[in-house]
Parts: sequence; structure tokens; C-alpha cells
Amino acid sequence: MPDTPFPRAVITRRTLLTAAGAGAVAAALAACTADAPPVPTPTAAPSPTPWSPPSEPMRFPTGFTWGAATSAFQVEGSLAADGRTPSVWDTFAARAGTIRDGSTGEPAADQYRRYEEDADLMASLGLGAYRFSISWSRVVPTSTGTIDSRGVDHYRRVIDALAGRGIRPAITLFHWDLPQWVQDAGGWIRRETADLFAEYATACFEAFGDVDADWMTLNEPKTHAYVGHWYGAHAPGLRSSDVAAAAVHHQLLAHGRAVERFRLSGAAGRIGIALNLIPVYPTDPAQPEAAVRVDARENRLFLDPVLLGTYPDDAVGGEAGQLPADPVTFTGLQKSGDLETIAAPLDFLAVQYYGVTGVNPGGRETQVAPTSAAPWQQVLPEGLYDLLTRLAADYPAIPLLITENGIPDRSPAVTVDDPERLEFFRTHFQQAARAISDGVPLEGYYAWSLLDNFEWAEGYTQRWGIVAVDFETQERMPKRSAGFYADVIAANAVPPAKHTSWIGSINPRAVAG
Ligand code: IFM
Repeated sequence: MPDTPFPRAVITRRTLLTAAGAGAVAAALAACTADAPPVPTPTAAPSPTPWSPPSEPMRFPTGFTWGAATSAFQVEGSLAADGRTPSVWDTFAARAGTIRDGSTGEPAADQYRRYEEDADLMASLGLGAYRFSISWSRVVPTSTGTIDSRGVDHYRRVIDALAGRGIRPAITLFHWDLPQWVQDAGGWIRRETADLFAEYATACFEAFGDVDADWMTLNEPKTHAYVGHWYGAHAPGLRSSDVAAAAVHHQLLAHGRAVERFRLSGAAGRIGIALNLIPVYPTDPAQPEAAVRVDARENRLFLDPVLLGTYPDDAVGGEAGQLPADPVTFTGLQKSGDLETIAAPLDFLAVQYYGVTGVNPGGRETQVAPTSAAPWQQVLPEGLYDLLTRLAADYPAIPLLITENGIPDRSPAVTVDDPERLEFFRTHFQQAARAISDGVPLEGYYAWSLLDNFEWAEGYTQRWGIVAVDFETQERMPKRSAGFYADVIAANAVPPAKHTSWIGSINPRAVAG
């Protein structure tokens, strides 16, 4: 693997070993802070080493998986159907002022009822895989722990609909919609929630263990912990960095317990975890210390325990860039054997990549790349290459899947004209192909999202789908980016440059041949 040339100052394990101050953990704590999510301020961009895509299409390996992703609460609707009980997101969305447009998870994209139509849509795009999540509240609706066969039967029908069209399922067990009954018992602040999750996961493995699927235990435990338990901008709307730290550890413990149950169950398929990861660039490479700590908080706090069986010692504490929880309390949550459980061997790592961040010497997040319509998203395709090569170097020997990547439309209005997304995909596919050609074991890519859907605190004001949804009529309309994606899938290759004339005109055999 060659040294990653771009961006020169990105944080890697090598940076960590050399950075002055890395490894220091403040004894002081900043418990129970209620901060707003960081809003980057513009600064000079990192200076990239130029990389020019080749003038020929870049091909992907035979067997590369092309898919699209959604999650239960964001697309299903039918929130009261078949015995489902509320999740923390039902409760949170019902509170005034939590969701930008005052909306709820009803009707979302009505996929609970329209999964057959959506499977047809996937087949028409040539998707080889569909990533969806199971709603815990449908499978285990109450604190009695009884499995509701109506929930199980629904997901069996979804899996059958996919199988009938040759589409492989990628199943997430937990995508933030914790049952309210679990939250009422304490949620992720409680260690016992890991046991409840293991029971729920076991029920799913028993019900669908015959299915050749890629299972993901958790979706983005970082966002659920930080935005839901520290910033309070997501469900369950808590505002405590110590609670967020507990949510980190107990989610990871739940992950490990579920992986152990998966192995015991003998279920077919593979299992991993979906982590949202972000390259961190110090704006002053001569002073990288705060950026090293942000890298610990954003990336290594999740990667290291899961893949190496250790927590980094610079992620939690009172120094700039750290999760400002009490490190002593955080360490106290960790019982003997927890890290062995959390590091239970995985079959793949699911990587969710949306962009990059800069960090100044004071630890403030800064803007180093253009933002999308989501102000938190700094778009830099080369960051994907940088992330993938860093993962392959620092956490070798684990296959990688990109299980989310995408941008929202510029406007909340329904549109199928999305040139920005099309260009986003083209440039990110190129960086994925570049990483593969440099030896990264990347096996698949899932676009976020198949459908416009309920974008959490943004409600229906941000449309992330490659297929537009009219939420009044539930009509599905593939966007231009979906056509582009279908052509890439058919060719198993990404075209070299501006592509508008390429769309729909590619001869797959000519490119692949
Ligand atoms: O919509 C979300 C998804 O649920 C988790 N990852 C990020 C996406 C875009 O914000």
C-alpha cells in the first residue's frame, strides 16, 4: 500500500504516535454540557496532491456489490400497524420544536405497504443488494419480551420480495429507533440495554438465519450517542456528555453481544457494524494535537474497541476536541471482559462516508471543503480515498463495505433533476475505484438513500434519495442520478469525466469488455 499522498496532514495512526500531547487525558471533566452540534467556520482548504482520474472508465472488480440503503423509521410509515409500539423517534417527533417541519415518521415513504413496488424499482436499477433496518418495536413491542410474529412476518415478506428479484439483503438491527419501552427502562445509559439488544438480535437471527445476508448490528452509534444524548438534537433528546459516553460503551457492548449470538446461532451470512467515519485535517499541520483528539472522538473511539479491543486514551476528557465526559466515569463503565466482547471478530466493516472536517489548533471544527445542503457535510471525494486507505493501513485484514454515501437535494421541492448528486457519485466512485486499485479490500457500495425519506430532525425538508418520492401521492420518480447509477452498475465501471452525454448511452459490454 503506497503512502496516502492526500491530504498531507490527515490524521492517521502515524500522526497519533508523533503528535505532542496525544494520549494525554485530562482528569477534569466537563460533565453534563449542553452544546449545539459543531458548526464549522471557513478556513483555508488543505492543499491536495493533485490526482487526475484516468481518461478511461475505472472498472470495479467482478462481484462488486452495488446497492442502496434506507432505514425503518425513515421509510416505513405505518407506525401503528401490526402491533408496532412507539420508538424514541415517535416520542421525540411528537414534541413541539424538535423536527424542522413539524413532521413525523408518518407516512414517510410508506414502504411498509409498498415494499413490492420498491423491490421492482431496485430491480429496474440493477441493484444487487438492498440495505434496510428492522424495527425493534415491531419485533419486540413490549417489555414482556414477547416476539410479535406479525413484525417478523413482515420482514420475511420483504426478504422474499428481494430474493425473488435476485437482490441480496443487508440488514441493520438498530438504526436509532430504540423502542420507547427500552428507553423508559433507562435506554443506553443502562448496561442492561445491551442484554435486551442481544435478545432481540437473537430473535432476528433465529427468524432469518436461513437468509444469506450481510447483517449490521448498529448504525452509526456515534451519531446516536452524540446527537441524541449530548447535543439533544436527535431522539431521545438528552443533553449530557456523560450520558453520551455511556451510550457509546453500552451500544458497543450490545454490538459485541449480538455478534457472539450471531456466531452461536449458526445463521447464514456475515456480520459487521456500520460506523460513520470522517477524515480530520488539522488546519495547521504543525499543531495537530487538537485534530488528533477530534480524530479520537470521531473515529478511534469506535474503531479501536471494535477492531483492536482497546479504547483510545485521548478521546474522552476535558481537552479541546475530546468528548467532554468524565474519563474516570467512562472507564468505570467498562467491566471485565467487555472489550473482549466488543472486539468479537467481524466479517466486514461497514463504512459510512459523507465528508471531511478541519480542526484548528484550538480544537474548533472548521470548514475545509464545500458544504452540501446539509450544513454539517463538507464534500471532498478525495477524503473517501484517504479514509479507505487509512482503514486498510491501521485496521488491516478486514473487508470493507461502503454502506452509506450521498448528499441531499438543494431544495426541499420534489425534483428528478439532481446534477450535483450525479457528480457526487461519479467523483466518489472514482475514489473508491482508486482505493481498490491501491489494494484496499473494498467489496461493495450502497448509495444513501434509495428513496427520499424522513431525514430525522430535518423532517421532509432534506431529500437524500436517488428516487424522488411525492409524499402526498407516494409516487416514485427515479432522479437523473439513479439513471447514472444504473449505468455504472450495468458497466461495473465509472466513466472518466463529466458524463451528461454518457447517461443512458453507455454500452456496458463495450466498457466492461
Ligand atoms: O439519513 C441519515 C441516515 O439515517 C444515517 N446516516 C446519515 C444519513 C444522512 O443524514
